[in-house]
Amino acid sequence: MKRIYLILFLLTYNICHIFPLSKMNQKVLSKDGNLFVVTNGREYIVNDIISVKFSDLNKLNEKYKVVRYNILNYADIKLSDNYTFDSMIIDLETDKNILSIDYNAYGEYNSIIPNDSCSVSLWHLSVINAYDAWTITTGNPNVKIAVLDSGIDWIHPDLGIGNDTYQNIFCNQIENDWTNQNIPTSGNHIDDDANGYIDDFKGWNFDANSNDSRGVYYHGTFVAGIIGAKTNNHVGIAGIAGGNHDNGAAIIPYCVGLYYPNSAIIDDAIIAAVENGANVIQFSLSCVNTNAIVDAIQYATENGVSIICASGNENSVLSFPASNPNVIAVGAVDSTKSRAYFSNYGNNLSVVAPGVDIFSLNLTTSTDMYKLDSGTSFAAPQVSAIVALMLSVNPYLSINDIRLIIESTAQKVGSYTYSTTSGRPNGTWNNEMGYGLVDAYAAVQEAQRRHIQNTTYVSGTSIVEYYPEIFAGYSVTNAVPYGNVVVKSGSNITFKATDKIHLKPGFHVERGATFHAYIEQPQANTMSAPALMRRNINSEENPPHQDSNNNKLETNEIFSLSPNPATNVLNVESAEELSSITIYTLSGQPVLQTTDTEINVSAFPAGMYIVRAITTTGEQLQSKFIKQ
Ligand SMILES: [Ca+2]
Ligand SMILES: [Ca+2]
Ligand SMILES: [Ca+2]
Ligand SMILES: [Ca+2]
Repeated sequence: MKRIYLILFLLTYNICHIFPLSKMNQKVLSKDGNLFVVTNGREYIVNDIISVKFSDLNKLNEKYKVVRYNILNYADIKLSDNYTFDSMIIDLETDKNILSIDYNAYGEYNSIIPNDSCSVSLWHLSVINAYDAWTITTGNPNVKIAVLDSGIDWIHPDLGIGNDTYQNIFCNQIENDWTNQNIPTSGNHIDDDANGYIDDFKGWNFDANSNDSRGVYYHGTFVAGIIGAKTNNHVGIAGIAGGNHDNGAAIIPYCVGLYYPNSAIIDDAIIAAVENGANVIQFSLSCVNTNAIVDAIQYATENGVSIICASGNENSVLSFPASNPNVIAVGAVDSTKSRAYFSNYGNNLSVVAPGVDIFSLNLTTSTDMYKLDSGTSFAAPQVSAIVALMLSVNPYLSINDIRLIIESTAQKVGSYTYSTTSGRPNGTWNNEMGYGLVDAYAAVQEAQRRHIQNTTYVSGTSIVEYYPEIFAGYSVTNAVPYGNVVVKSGSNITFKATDKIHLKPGFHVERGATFHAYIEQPQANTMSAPALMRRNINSEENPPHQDSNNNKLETNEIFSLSPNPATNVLNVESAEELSSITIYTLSGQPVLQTTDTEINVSAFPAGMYIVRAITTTGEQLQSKFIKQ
């Protein structure tokens, strides 16, 4: 009976060519004896790995051949002798342990092999203002970029160790047990950091499930060179975040398919990148849309990892994963700053970068270790590198900050009309160019600053922290939209900057509000900063003004007492240098006079006190505290 049902089911499928399955998000076609998954209008021939979301791993293992599984409960399962492809799909569909089913396929790396070789140059560097950005930073090795690609030839002397004493490949020091630094099999065969990958000293090959992440195809090496080829080392080319004859940003090589990216392992590689501390995930590939990859992208996003992805090369709509709203999708322009004829565009396009005749690294096994190539594949890594530069000057940027900065600083180039567009809040946008041509210098400058404008802090506690500079007020030039910044009574706002805080006209703190501003380094876990550093707050920019309730307040009256209530030591914080501090009882009796901003109040009787301070310029500042 069951057998007859199955045959009928398969007949139905063959006639309608579409699986009537409820656990799958994909559109599937059957043509000429092959099954295709359709993503963004492109057809991919499915391979022999099915990804499923499961609820019970043991039950899954009992029934199926599990190749790998991950922490998001996705497993890749392979056909076994017990099943045909069709019978397995039907079995999965009726299995209560299975929550979702995805087909997998090999996609493509987004390169175009040019049929002629133009003059060798790094024209893209000036177009994206990389030279100016390098006056601020050339990349910090604490920033890690996972390059999910065809593998990276880390033997290359302009990327790996070569003849230099440094390299721009991330080396996992807990697995630094290779007796020969160029031979992956020379490790101790122990997963020393217990991350599930044995001897993963230089990335991982998810295709071969091995620690040799080099691959055999040039694509990933070429992409990695654009980001992190060693700059100023007298050899080859300059990477955008390639250091200055010293370490630039660190590249983690992850191979996700030798000649074609395999959708079955891309989700696992994304999760590994997140788990192993990547700050940026770089994709220059297109593949089928699977639940497993969408959820892995979501996981990376929730963990604060930016994902940059090439838009694809079909002169059509964005391919996947570029079409996923959580990724920053990058298209390509040519040397005239016009959209490259092949560059995919439209909805979800973020920015563009040069992608025609880009010069970068080739495999060391080739006759020439450098070559020219074109494709959105080589535009996206420029944005990944710029994000790495931004994180080099400010590791505290959120992924929302990163997207805002990349998009709002883009250059409005070409004969295109950029206009205000629904769902595109970070400036004017064009269907073919996104927000425009990415600008490394402007982006790195912005990464150092936080602009606050048209903001009202109504209640609760809010901290804006660890930008080198914070600007607040209506005269902040780079912020949109324009308007006052008001700290309302009952709210508690703290600004912490590592260099300067600029309180511009339009910044108001109302009576009854608490406002703290500190200049401090992130490693200091104390709320009080040294008095000398605090004076860097840019009070000369702060004209006095009145708020709407006529409560006059000088913005340079940054004067606060902490902790409040106090038990032992009371810290007095002030933007201005103080010449004296006097503590009074509520009835006006002075009980202590000092110049020390750390005051021992442990002997004071419990109750409320007034602290009055005189600045060196003669201003009087006053606040209350409670001794408990
Ligand atoms: Ca390991
Ligand atoms: Ca090891
Ligand atoms: Ca070089
Ligand atoms: Ca998988």
